[in-house]
Amino acid sequence: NKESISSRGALIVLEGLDRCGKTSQSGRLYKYLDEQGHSVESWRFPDRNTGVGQMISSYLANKSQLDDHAIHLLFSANRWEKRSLMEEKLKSGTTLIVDRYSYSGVAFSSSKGLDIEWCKAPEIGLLAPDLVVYLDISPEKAAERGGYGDERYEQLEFQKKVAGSYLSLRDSSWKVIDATLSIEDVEKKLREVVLDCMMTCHKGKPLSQLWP
Ligand code: 2DT
Repeated sequence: NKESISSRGALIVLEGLDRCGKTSQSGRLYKYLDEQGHSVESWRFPDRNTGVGQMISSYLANKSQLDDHAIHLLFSANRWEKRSLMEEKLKSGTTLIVDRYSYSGVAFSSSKGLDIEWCKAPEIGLLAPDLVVYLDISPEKAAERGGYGDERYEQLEFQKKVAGSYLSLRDSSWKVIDATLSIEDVEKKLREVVLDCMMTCHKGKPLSQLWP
């Protein structure tokens, strides 16, 4: 009904290379919105807590090997298993801040050489974000920050490919924030675009599906 549509939460997605600051920014954003009295939750993909998520986690830790297509589909399945809960939360007025989503799925897998359209296909029908924020940093700068762990993908050469894939996925609706600014400046810019987006959702912008 009209009432529940007009008061829905926003689906906010943060994307970017490893070490771009996504995780700390989503934490800070969550804290800010929560303190302002908004109904908000912080999510991330992969969600390692589910059965599928555990398979993904073991793959990322190099404890298991999987065909590139198979792991791609597991990442997608991991989003599908959260889809109905996601819709429920949004419709009940909760804003979700999501650290990585389908764009990570497509950017990382296509960087291994998988066809981009093939990569996008299993994402069709998932909820489309109301806002995608890309925290922009060059792979070289990100690597200088140090702290790459031992997980698969956390290597400069691969991150360069991922940066290229993100670039081809980006469209004019994405908000790109320079991730080399100070933590406070990134946070300030992020708050601005997020509050603006929450307002449009609150005013009745309908939920839509990937890919728009
Ligand atoms: P974190 O370091 O953020 O936990 O990510 N990845 C992520 C994919 O390859 N496909 C996906 O669909 C998603 C969501 C990005 C773990 C790694 O998993 C990659 C980094």
